[in-house]
Amino acid sequence: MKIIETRLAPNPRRVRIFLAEKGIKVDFEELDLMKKELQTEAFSRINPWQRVPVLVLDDGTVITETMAICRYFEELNPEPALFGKGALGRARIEMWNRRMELGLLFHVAQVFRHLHPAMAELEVPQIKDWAEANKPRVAQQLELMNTQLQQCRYVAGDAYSVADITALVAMDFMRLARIKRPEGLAHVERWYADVSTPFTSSDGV
Ligand SMILES: N[C@@H](CCC(=O)N[C@@H](CS)C(=O)NCC(=O)O)C(=O)O
Repeated sequence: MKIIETRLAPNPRRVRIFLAEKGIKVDFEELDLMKKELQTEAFSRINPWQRVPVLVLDDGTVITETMAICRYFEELNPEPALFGKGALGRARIEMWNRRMELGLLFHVAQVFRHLHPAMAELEVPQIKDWAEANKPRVAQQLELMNTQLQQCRYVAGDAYSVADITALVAMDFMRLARIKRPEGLAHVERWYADVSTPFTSSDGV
């Protein structure tokens, strides 16, 4: 089994953090997306969508999509439960993870892809107005998150979950996207410091 990734890219990083939380070791193969290594014929045969991460099982089965990969490992290694437990617990984490993915990470990614000079050759055409339009959406999501984190220790409630992983990666990605964190979001800052500390460089995440 191996995971094909670009180590520093946000979606592969979500998988890495997920695996570190569960204490699962998997071999990784690095492809540099910035050098267009996802656009080769060989990789396109593995994932015609030309995206990472990709999980390749020993029998050659290919699983793409970050959340599908995480769910696969959750099924095999249920503890700690990062997708929740019980009908309500799972629904709540699904809800928050989707909010963090579609509401936060997506908009940060749009700013990065459409504004950062390093993406000019990959994101064609780069539409600067679209990047700018996404900035206030990021700020709006963080406000909503702040309200939630006023009541809960973690994004989806009292337990750490995949929603925290998605949100943490999105927040870190803001730096690369050159989006300043809005001031005055004390609960977001408290949470960010809290979830940023469990990992050290030795975890490789
Ligand atoms: N929906 C996919 C998105 C994967 C994705 O966009 N991955 C980025 C890296 S974070 C990528 O492969 N980008 C390659 C490119 O833009 O050419 C998932 O959740 O895994």
